[in-house]
Amino acid sequence: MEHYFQEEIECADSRTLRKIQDEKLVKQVKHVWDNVEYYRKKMEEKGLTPDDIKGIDDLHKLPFLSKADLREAYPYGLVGKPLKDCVRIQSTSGTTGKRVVAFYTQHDLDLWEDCCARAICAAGGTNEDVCQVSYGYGLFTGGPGLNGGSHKVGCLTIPTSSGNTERQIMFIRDLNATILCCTPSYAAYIGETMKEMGLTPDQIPLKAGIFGAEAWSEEMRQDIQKTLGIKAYDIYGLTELSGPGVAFECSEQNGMHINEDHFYAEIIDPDTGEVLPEGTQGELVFTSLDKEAFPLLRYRTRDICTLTRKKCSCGRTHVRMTKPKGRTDDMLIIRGVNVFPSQIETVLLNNGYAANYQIIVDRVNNTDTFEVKVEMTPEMFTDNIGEIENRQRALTDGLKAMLGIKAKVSLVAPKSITRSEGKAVRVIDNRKI
Ligand code: DLL
Repeated sequence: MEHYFQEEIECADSRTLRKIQDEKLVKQVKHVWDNVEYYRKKMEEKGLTPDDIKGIDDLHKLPFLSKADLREAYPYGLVGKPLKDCVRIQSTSGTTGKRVVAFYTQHDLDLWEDCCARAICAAGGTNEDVCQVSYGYGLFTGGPGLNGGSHKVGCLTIPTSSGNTERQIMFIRDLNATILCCTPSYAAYIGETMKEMGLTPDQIPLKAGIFGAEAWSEEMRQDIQKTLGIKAYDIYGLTELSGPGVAFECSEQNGMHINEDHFYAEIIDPDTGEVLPEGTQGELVFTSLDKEAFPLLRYRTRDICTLTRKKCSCGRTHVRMTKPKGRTDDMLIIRGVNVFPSQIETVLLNNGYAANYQIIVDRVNNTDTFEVKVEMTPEMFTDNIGEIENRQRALTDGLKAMLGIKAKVSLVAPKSITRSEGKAVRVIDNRKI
């Protein structure tokens, strides 16, 4: 039986949902106009006032916000409440430029945790469950978000944070953890370590995992499900909007329901900004509908996906997004061809490798070089050069068929690529362009 955290809203009929969204949007725009000078100026430049926004149908009139705006307005320029009413900040792990710093009132924390609680229930979680949260705690939103959601559901929560993998496994076993929350790359690493410790899936009490914060392929899901003996659910989110729980998978495991009573989604053409029809791939844009401290209107995520309103067997009515295929800014352009790390991962997993790889790009004599370093699994490890060459050739062909360009494939020994406890670093781009 499907289990919901807030059934009435999660399964609301489309007219009811739209009415709620229309009303909330009008209020949110007014709130931003009154309290966020930075965005009011943007609206004024377009000749808009709050009166022009009567509901979702008018959303397209509003100007976009981008990461560049967040940087320019750093740290307080987009805050919509006096700091005395704010109770928390969280921040991204951004490596380039200034980090994004997001602010929350108690109301904002509550709605964020509700979203995470919906995700946990959709993964089958109840107050009978023991939920181990192995996302990082601190400025990163993964730990605090799932921790809050887990409390709301009433799970017995183990806040291990990331790292110390053998201790993670000890807690899972000793305290009978049934739900594991972490990045998919860390879940794969935990699985690998369990195997090395001689543990089989039936010796592990876990039944579900809630994995997100980075792109992962369907093949990687199958791998993790098998190694840990669980059902693995995807969860999506970003610091700017709150954190994890903006969207989550249900028992269908076929796209993530967006919590669209709080976050309204649009898909746009990243080049022209034009809103695209349902089912078309493009850049995901979000409008918060009821945030107080850090309300964002038409925020460009740079994540690429499609939306569908097709009926879902779980009973939830909220729009679903596909797994982000990548980010417009994670997309590599190699010799003029668009390459997403997720495409490479699909080829590797289809050929029996694990998701331990690195993509190294450079530019020599004005030509891009493209190398994919892939770890052999312990089972396939050999020092027979002929066999290694055959394997490399097969992967080169597989990648060529997927991407249309040739990569130099280097097979390396098991365990030689550094494991990640948080988001994995897959791409090393040494080009100075
Ligand atoms: O990664 C929030 C989060 C924590 C989500 C834990 C899920 C679980 P940021 O660090 O701000 O926030 O990074 C947000 O990560 O724009 C996507 O590009 C990527 N991302 C997040 N979830 C997924 C996912 C957190 N399920 C950025 N699949 C987003 C693919 C994801 N990419």
